Amino acid sequence: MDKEIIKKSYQLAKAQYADLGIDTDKVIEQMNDVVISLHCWQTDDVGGFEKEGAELGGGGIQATGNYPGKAKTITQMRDDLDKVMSLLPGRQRLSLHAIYGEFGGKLVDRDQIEVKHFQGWIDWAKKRKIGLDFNCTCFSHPLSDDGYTLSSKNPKIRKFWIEHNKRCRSIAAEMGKQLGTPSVHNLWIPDGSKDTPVDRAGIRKLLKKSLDEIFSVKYPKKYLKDSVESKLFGIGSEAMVVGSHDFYMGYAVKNNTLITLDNGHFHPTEQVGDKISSILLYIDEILLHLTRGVRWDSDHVVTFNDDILLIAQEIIRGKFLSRVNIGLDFFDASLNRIGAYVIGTRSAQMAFMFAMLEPYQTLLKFEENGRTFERLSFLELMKTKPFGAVWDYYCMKENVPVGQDYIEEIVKYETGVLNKR
Ligand code: RNT
Ligand code: ZN
Repeated sequence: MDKEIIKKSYQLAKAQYADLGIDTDKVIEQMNDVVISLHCWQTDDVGGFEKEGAELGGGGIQATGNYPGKAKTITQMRDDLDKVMSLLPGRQRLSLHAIYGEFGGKLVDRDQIEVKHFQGWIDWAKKRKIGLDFNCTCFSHPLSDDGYTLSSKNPKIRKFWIEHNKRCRSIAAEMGKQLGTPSVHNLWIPDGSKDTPVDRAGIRKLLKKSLDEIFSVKYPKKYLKDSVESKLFGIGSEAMVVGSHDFYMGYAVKNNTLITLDNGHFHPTEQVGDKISSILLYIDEILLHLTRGVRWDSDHVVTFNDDILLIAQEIIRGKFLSRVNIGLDFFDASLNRIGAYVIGTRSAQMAFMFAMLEPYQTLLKFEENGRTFERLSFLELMKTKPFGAVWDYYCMKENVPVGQDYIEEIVKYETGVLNKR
């Protein structure tokens, strides 16, 4: 896009927003505080590097499609991540799953993983001055095949996954220590049942017991932040998910952990944006898994939709940015994965910028004076303001492709790199 046009458009936009009491330069500066943790698993459909050709298996989550160009090695994955970051304004982090270690061609089972398998990633992150987050991988494994891991009635299975989680937390803490920014460890398990269980109580008690054991090892908050992720249902766990929202809300409040809100994990009419102001009254910080639910399915590429927008607005309105860790969680194998990555991340960033460009004080005044008609008018009017001009200018200032220019870059990468894999 033509730089002069971008600059001129920005000047006009700036004047229009200034008229409403909004300082667009300040908003651009504030965008520095929106740090998004890129989910590594978008590059290879949650396959991982435990063995060659590893694929996502079970756990109630699926990646559909076989678009060419999936990352098959760590080098390819790192190339992809560098490409993605080169097309994104602002700062990012990287969120790794435990199956993405450098295992040197040997089978290292999940209860055997160590820091050394992730030192390469830590060094990689150090060079790029970015933080790392971490996730236990309690799916795609023979010991999760019967649908239960930490809540299994089989003590051997529980022991295996407890050990895995303990190791994951210690790896995450080391990442935080070496990189000088706390690592968020997200615990998600697929445990649940397709049909009606009769011992929900006993099963949930076992999950609580396993978690207590995992979290009995303490780490300084400056190295590690623990989070637990709930879900309403998954494929094959329609009748009960052991780690429901009620379960983890209770657990997080009582044990002072973070809670992960994945906006694909609730009833379709439930809004994660509405939950933030309640949860942050009782919990210090949350982790977001931004995604797009479509009907009963989750994990579609994030778009700039009402769902994401309300989440961003609630965070900005409540001044909660410093208490919210922003992660992404989508995996779609039916389109260019790098393209999907960039669209999803940019759309999340756009939502935050849009939220920052809201005349909050004006809206608040209307609200407090019972002027709900004016409040709604302004909320609608803001949709017609030249938000795109501010976004484009921000991208230009950050030296990344502006507007549709990133599409060409991705097509070039597809032809030159992805199609040759
Ligand atoms: C699954 C959870 C979980 C996973 C990732 C891969 O429903 O959302 O966060 O998607 O860990
Ligand atoms: Zn998630």
